[in-house]
Amino acid sequence: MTLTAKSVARVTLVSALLTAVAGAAVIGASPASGAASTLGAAAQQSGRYFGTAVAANKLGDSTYTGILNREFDMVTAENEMKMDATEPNQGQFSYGNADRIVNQARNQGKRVRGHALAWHSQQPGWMQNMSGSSLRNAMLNHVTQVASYYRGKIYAWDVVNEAFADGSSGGRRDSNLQRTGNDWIEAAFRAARAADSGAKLCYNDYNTDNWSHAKTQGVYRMVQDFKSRGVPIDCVGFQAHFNSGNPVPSNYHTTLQNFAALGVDVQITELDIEGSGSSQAQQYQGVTQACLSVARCTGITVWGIRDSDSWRASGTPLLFDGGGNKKAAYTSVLNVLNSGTNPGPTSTTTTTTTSSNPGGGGCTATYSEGEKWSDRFNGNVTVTGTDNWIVTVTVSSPQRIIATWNTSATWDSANVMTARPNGNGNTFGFTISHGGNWNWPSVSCRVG
Ligand code: 9MR
Repeated sequence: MTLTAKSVARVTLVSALLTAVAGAAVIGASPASGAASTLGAAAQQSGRYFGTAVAANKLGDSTYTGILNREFDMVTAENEMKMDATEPNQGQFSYGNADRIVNQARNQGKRVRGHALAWHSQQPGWMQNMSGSSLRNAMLNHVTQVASYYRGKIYAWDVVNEAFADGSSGGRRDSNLQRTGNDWIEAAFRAARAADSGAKLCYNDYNTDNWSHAKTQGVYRMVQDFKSRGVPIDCVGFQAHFNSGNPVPSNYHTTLQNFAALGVDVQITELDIEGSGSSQAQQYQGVTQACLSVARCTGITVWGIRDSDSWRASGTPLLFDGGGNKKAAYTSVLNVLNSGTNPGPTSTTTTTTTSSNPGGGGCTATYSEGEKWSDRFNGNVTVTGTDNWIVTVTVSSPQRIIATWNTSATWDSANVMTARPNGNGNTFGFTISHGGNWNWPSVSCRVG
C-alpha cells in the first residue's frame, strides 16, 4: 500500500487520538472521588445510557440480576422479542419471556430497547417458507402487532436488523424479505411509526463500524435517502461485535459522526470485544470515547453481562468475568464515562472570518463550539458563500487537532490545518486536545 500525504496525516491523527484517549482514562485506576461508580450512573452524567442484553432464563441467577440491577440503565432482550419468539404460529403472539424482561427492567427504573421487529434470521418456521405479498403482509402485521403491544414501553426499536450484505457490494442482503421488494425496509419503518409513535425507530447492523467499508457506505446511503424522503427513521444501531479479525476501526468516530450528521441518533447496540487484559480494555476505551465525542451518540449497550453469558463465551468479550467480577475493560469504560463530565470554561476568541477572493466572490467560515470534556473539545465550522472552500484552522499551543470529520484535511504545521470539502457538505468539525488552553481556534476562509 502506498501511503499518500493524506493517509500519513490520518495515521498520525489516529495514533494521536489513541494517545489522548489513553491519557484521559488510566486503565485499572479507581474512579476519581465524586465520579459515578456504576456504568449507568456514569453514562447518565452526559445524558447517555449504558445497557446490556438480558436473557429471560437468567433472571433467577442472583449474581446476574445483582449486576444487572446495579450497573445498567437500559435493557435489550437477547432473543425474546425476535420474530420466532413473539409470533411462533402465524397470528398467535407470545410475549411471556419478553414481558419478564421488560417488566423486570421497568420495575427497576430501566428503559428498554426493542430487538428486533423484522429480520431475515430467527424467523418462525411458518414465515421462512413464505414469499411475495403474503410474506410482506405477514411481516407488516408482525411489526404492527408487536410494536402496538409494547407501545409506550420501548425507548428505541430495532425495526429492521442486518439487511445489508457483507463484502464489497454495498447492497442489500438477499433474503425472503428482500425479495418482496426493495421497499420492505421503509414499509416496516412506516408500520412501526404508526403502531408506536413514541419509540425511536432504528436500523441496526453489524460490520458497519469502518467508515470506508462498502457495507457502511450502503447503510449510510439508505439512511440519507430515507431522511431525504421523509421515511420515519430516528436512529442507527451499530452492533459493534469486535475481535482480532474485525478490530475497532481507527475511523470509528468518523463513522458515528457522519451518520449523526444525517440527522439521526446513533447507538452502539451489541458491543463486545474478544480478548483480555489491557488490550481489550483499551479497545473498550476507544469505543466509549468515540461515542462520547459524538453528541448524538445516545448510549452504549454491551451484548451480555458476564463472559460466560456471551453468545461467544470462549472469546471472553464482556466487562465482567464468569464469576461476576469487574474486568480491566469495565474500569476503562467507567473511567471514560466519568471523564466526559467536566465541561470546562468557555472562551470566545475568533468566531468568523470573511475573505474575498481576488477573482471575485468570497466566503465566510463560522466556528461554533461543540461538546467539551476535561481533556478535549469539539468544534464545527460552517462555510457559506461557496461550495469550493479552503478553510485554515489555527489552534494555539499546546492544543492539537486530534480528529476531523466531513472534511479532507492537511497540515501546514502542528497548529495549522487546511480543510477542504470531502463531499459531505459545507459543515465540518474537529476535536481539539486542549492541554489546558480552552481558546477557540481561529478560522479563515478562501475560495478554492
Ligand atoms: O446473542 C444471541 C444468541 O443467543 C442467539 O443464539 C443468536 C441467534 O441468531 O442471536 C444472538 O444475538 C445476535 C443479535 O440478535 C443480532 N446481532 C448478532 C447477535 C449475535 O449473534
